[in-house]
Amino acid sequence: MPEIALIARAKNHAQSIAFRTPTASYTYQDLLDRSAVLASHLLGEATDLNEARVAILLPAGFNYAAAQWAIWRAGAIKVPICLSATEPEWEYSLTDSGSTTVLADETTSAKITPLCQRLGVRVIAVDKVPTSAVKKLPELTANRKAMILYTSGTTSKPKGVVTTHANIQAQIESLIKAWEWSASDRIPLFLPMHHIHGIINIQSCALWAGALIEPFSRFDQPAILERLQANAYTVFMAVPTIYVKLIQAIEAASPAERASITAAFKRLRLMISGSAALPASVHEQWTALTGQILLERYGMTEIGMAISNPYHGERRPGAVGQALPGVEIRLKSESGAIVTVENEPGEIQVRGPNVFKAYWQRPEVSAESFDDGWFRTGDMAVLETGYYRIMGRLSVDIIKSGGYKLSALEIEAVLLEHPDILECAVIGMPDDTWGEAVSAAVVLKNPANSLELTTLREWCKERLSVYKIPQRLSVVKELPRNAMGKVTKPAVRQLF
Ligand code: MCA
Ligand code: AMP
Repeated sequence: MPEIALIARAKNHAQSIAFRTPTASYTYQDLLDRSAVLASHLLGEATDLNEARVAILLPAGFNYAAAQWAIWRAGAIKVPICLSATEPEWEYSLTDSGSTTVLADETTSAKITPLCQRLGVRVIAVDKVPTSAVKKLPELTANRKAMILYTSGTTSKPKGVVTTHANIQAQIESLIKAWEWSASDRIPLFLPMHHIHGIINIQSCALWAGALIEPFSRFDQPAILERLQANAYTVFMAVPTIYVKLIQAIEAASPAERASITAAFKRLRLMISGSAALPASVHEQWTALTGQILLERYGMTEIGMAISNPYHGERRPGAVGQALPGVEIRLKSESGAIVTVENEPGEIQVRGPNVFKAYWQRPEVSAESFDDGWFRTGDMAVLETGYYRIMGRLSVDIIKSGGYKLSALEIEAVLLEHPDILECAVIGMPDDTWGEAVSAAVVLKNPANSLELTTLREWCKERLSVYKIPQRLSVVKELPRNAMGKVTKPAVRQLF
């Protein structure tokens, strides 16, 4: 593979529009040209960046895609970081990955430059890099590392998930086939660009197919609904929280607006939900409102997408369907046996070219995550009349809120830095809009004091991204413990 397949394919639709905004359109040729300029700029005197880590702090759009392709074309590893993260969170991602450079724009570079100066990391505003002569770019093999995505889990600090170009290509090709992507597709991209859902399922699949992307820097509901009604899209992908918010918006709209919005959704060829459980009731409500049957699928940062309801055939509410093309799935029961019958639960284990190789510089955690070559997802499922249904997670310390995977342990570690907090236990409580709401039970150092949720949230703002900040607070005299003195998280639920 002298050139990355995703980038080489762009030549096939050079004059098609890749990104369209209200004020500009960029073709695939523009993407090829700009990424070559940025790659040359990144290379400087070097001929190959040899898997150096280069972070991206950019909203979805042409600049992001050009920066991503530039990093790859220069032979480096892309480390996308969260736009809304706090400085300590950025510092962790940059230092853990050993990033030497951050690709930003005029706005985001102003925010991260003080930190980067302290860390000795170079910041490049990609929108300010002048057009220049293009250097000879390195030849790459498919097993070269391509991306590190930070994901929260059962360790307190997020782990870097390393995928190769071959992994990414396998993840893309599986979805192109299963969901019948084509060059005539048009999709809005409003999800954060430091996770698989936005990066692979939307941006990379669209660019692989030669399709058109309309980027938004966030979920700008009015603007997206306006474009939807103008027939701008054929495909729509979102997390369950967004469908809940859209249902609320449709129900609050005037009869005429409501008819226009629901008719516009009905015209799409495909609407997908994923990243968290889509309640069957929301699935059914969406169909009743719009006539669209949502396609729910299941995935994970470490594996891309693994299980999906079919494009043609029954899309069953409450179920995630069957293994995607090229992906092998097995369930392993609590007793350690491979489940061979229906209606018997087990942990989902995944094998295939889509599966990542290792966590960044964590050989022990990486080794523990595989069982005889199968990746252990930590999610429980059951096969029911041919379709998998997700039952929940093995760990109570993983919370899914608004589609973001959060570590209770990471949030607890931050809360313990609060001057008034002696002990705490963080859990996810069921929530109709967010799926789960981050909920903190705390014991204060001085029982005579009090702590208000608003005060705690304000204190957290400097330390945690907005979606990690507790939504609920319970101040208690003591935390529930078992006979061994360990906090029992299921019992913590009773405190809310
Ligand atoms: C924000 N708020 C929250 C949360 N997040 N409240 C409770 N729980 C939360 N999780 C509050 C803010 O404090 C703020 O409150 C108000 O909501 C608006 O915040 P904002 O950030 O502007 O919200 P939004 O723009 O409406 O965002 C909601 C969102 C966003 C669009 C659903 O959370 C999002 O983009 N989620 C998608 C994440 C994603 O892509 N995950 C995929 C991971 P106030 O108004 O009081 O200030 S990849 C993955 O999971 C795997 C691989 C897979 O299968 O896809
Ligand atoms: P992640 O790698 O951030 O970001 O999140 C992956 C996790 O999201 C999985 O391990 C599941 O727990 C959860 N997940 C993704 N899709 C679904 C789905 N359709 N239903 C239930 N959980 C899901």
